[in-house]
Amino acid sequence: MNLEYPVVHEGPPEVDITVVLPVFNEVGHLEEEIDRTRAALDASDYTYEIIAIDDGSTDGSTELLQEIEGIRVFSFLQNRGSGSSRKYGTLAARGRYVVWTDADMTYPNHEIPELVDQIEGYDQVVGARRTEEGTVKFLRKPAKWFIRKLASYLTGVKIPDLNSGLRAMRIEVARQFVHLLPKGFSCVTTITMAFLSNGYSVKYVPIDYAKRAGTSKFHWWADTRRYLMQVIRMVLSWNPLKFLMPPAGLLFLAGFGKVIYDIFDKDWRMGTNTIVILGAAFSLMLLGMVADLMVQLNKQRYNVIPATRR
Ligand SMILES: Nc1nc2c(ncn2[C@@H]2O[C@H](COP(=O)(O)OP(=O)(O)OP(=O)(O)O)[C@@H](O)[C@H]2O)c(=O)[nH]1
Ligand SMILES: [Mg+2]
Repeated sequence: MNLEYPVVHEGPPEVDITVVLPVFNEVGHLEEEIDRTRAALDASDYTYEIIAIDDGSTDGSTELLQEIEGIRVFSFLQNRGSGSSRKYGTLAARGRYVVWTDADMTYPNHEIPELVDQIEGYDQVVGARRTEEGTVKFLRKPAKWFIRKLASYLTGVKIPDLNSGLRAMRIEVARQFVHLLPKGFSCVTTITMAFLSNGYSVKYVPIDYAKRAGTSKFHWWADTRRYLMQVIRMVLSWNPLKFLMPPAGLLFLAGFGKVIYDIFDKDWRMGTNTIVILGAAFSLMLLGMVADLMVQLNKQRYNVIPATRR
């Protein structure tokens, strides 16, 4: 049995790449996914390890993982979500680079070595999907577009694919942010935004994306809501002014417009709604300033220096 009590890896990296594979009820294609990942890495010059993290699968994935030789398996009995799995995998990783991917045959895991080849000079390289094949496509597409645009505006960087599941990262940079990861799917968005908001570089390389094997664990309403909330939460934690000042500014503009209107229409008497609008604008502005102060006072120290070219 290759179960273990996982420990946080400390000290220098021991291999080039750690692939972290969250698994939840993927028995039908799990072995194929691991085999193709392993074959590609064997054929490359990289040394590597694969960590499969299963929490509470009920379809036989747990038993299957125990039979597969040469990988590290963490089988939690309690389900915590794919974000938690990626966090624990990243903490236990012995690699210089950590690769996050899925075990559902969607991402081109046989191209992981080529993805890692691209990381030199960057802190993270993300496989940006050329097409959208996800479940409930017609609803997810516009929601994702909106959230991606919001995240691009808030980080000030163009983001071609905000929630791709395939990415390689410098382990020491990724480890700085694992405590921020939510339990569920929005963890991939979180790590991208954490890198971008804290001055780390992210490179995007186009990848193909296939139809999912097995069944999706994505719940379109609950997960999209969490996804949007997570983007807003992250901006509020790093740059609240960017989120609160535009609505405050719009309310101020509307309020001043109304003041001018009142001067002519009501002979210098201000309408109640004018005062309400200006009051709301003022409150939002004050809220933004207090939030900004809290962020400045509680600034985390991220000490790892961003990647440079050799
Ligand atoms: N350990 C663990 N893994 C999970 C959990 N939920 C999903 N996963 C894994 O996370 C990966 C992505 O899950 P998916 O259900 O494909 O979610 P998705 O890729 O966002 O959605 P689709 O577009 O439907 O593919 C897969 O490898 C799942 O097995 C969980 O609760 N725990
Ligand atoms: Mg998937």
